[in-house]
Amino acid sequence: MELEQLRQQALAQLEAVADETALSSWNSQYLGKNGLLTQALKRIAQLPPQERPSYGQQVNALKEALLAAFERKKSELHQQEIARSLAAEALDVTLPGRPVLRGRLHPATQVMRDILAIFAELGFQVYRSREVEDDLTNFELLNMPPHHPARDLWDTFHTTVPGVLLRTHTSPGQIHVMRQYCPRPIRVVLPGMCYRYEQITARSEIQFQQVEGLAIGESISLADLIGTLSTFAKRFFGGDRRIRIRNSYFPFTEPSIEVDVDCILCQGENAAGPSATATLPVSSCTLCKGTGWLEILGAGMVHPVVLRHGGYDPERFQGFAFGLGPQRMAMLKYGIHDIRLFWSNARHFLEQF
Ligand code: FA5
Repeated sequence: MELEQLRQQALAQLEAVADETALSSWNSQYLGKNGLLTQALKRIAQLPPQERPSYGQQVNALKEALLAAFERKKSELHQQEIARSLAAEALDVTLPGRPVLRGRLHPATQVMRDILAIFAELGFQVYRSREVEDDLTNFELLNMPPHHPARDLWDTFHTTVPGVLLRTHTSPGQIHVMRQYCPRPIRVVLPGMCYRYEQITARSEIQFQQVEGLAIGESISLADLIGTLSTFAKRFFGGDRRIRIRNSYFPFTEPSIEVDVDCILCQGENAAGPSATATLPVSSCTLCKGTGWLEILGAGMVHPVVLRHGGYDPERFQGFAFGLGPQRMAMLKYGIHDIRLFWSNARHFLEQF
């Protein structure tokens, strides 16, 4: 084929190339190892010697022209590809970004941390204790032998293993701490979940948290207990909330007390005179059942029998203990009217904290 004819044919075909595959086959057809241009170059050997230099120059010039045309076409196709993908995958940079969902601590965790922080300032360390207990530690060592009527205070979830149960309160933790630290002085709080086979109401759940407190030493009195609990209540609820201390009964403390806080929903109208800020008449209050007060904890001086079970000599050591309910306290602090909201996973509730 004449060189000029070859040039025209190659350029015309290149013109028609529309994608990378076609470009690649054009390349091997003309510029490849066995391409038409290589064949043209080989023909040089058949020419008379005087024509060879001029023919060689013409073939090389053609090769360079085709290479340049190839590069131009390649870049043209590349630009077309970019333009096509920009049009197809158009991105609207003016759209607002997707909001990043931020997690937060569950209100029960927040309240638990607040409580533990206050007790830390009062010198109490945290001690973790088991949720699955044996009958011995949950009841017997706490001065409730089998068939003791006080066991009826705690409706219990028993497991299928005889004598193994879900703890009904954090008090069995007292035995674990005492046996670990005896005869040293103790000042600990024991947070954790408790379980009771109770009717679920606005103020009672079958699972709820408690924080047990235990202080053991050689000169601890009821005044220390009341001082500790009053300081705690004032720090947690603020100075303007009223607390009241009542006589009570627990088999593992003697004497025993209970501490109530005035009800945030009805402001304890019946209990402590009329209040201008009450949001509900006291008689219809579901939170305090119309009493004006909500019990937040039980407490007392550790019973000598319990001290002995923990390894301490009650002639030498005394101690106080308390068990408070963080959910009841959170209800009072934040005006939550139903304890069931805590474990219901209701987002509208959780998002408020
Ligand atoms: C006890 O459980 C005793 N172990 C407390 C104690 C400890 C007394 C150490 C003396 C010495 P009580 O059953 O009253 O006591 O429960 C203590 C607190 O747990 C209650 O004041 C309340 O705040 C919370 N609580 C009890 N039952 C429930 C329930 N079903 N749902 C939510 N909170 C509860």
